[in-house]
Amino acid sequence: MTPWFAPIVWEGTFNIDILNENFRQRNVTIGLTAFAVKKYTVFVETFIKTAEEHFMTGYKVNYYIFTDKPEALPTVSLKEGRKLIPVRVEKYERWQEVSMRRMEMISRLSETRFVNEVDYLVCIDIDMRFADHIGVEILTDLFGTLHPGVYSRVRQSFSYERRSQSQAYIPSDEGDFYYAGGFFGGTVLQVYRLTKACHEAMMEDKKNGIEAVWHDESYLNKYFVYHKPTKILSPEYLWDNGMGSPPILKKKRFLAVPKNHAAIRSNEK
Ligand code: 48C
Repeated sequence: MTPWFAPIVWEGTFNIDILNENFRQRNVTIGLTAFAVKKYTVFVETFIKTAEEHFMTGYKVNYYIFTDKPEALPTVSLKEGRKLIPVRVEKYERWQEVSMRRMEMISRLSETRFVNEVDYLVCIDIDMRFADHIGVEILTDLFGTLHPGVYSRVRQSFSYERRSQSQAYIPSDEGDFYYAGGFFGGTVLQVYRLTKACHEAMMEDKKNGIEAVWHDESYLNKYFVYHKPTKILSPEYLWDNGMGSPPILKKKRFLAVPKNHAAIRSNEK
């Protein structure tokens, strides 16, 4: 539990049967947004196949896959009530820009499309695979996820943006947790507000010739300092096996797919 009474979601802290009873009655539809731009289309098949096994099983799910190459998306058979919806986006030269522009695209689609099609949004990285249950226990107005690299560290070690010129600036005596850029979400309204604020902050920085140290993740962390999430997901929800298996981690639900970052982010053919 956080000091503002937001639950931190770990295995053993929730009863999924009770939660399913509630959310099934409400007949919710969940929108998942993931970006597969340039070479990252190679991750889509594993991402969707493992999502079909572990993500929101039994619920209506719209997979919104944003890509510059809709025709390159694999055909994956989906269970009843689940749709894969390609969304064409332009590609950017730099991988940082591709990552940051997610905020702009999610805020735009929230007001034109998501508001009419889904109740909740789950906005996540694509170079991942689902490995265990992820369900309605994560749903709430607004949620973030503890970054696997620093969840047990103190505030001073968080890689917040510390240059006061940046819109992502967090003073050294502020900040609660360090949230990962690869897994956030909430209701469409709350995600719209978050992504719009982050995009506007990025554009302001760009105008002033500055880019936050960890790109969209820095702006996300700034937002969460002043707009506290109503739930926080434990690192069970975003893990990299390169970080081992600490005893506190009872489940590894969503895992980074090993990759050569330089190669997969390069623009060489
Ligand atoms: O889709 C792309 N293409 C790129 O060339 C670079 C990033 N991206 C998107 O941004 C993917 O959805 C990535 O998951 C995300 C940025 N996250 C990562 O690269 C690692 N998970 C940190």
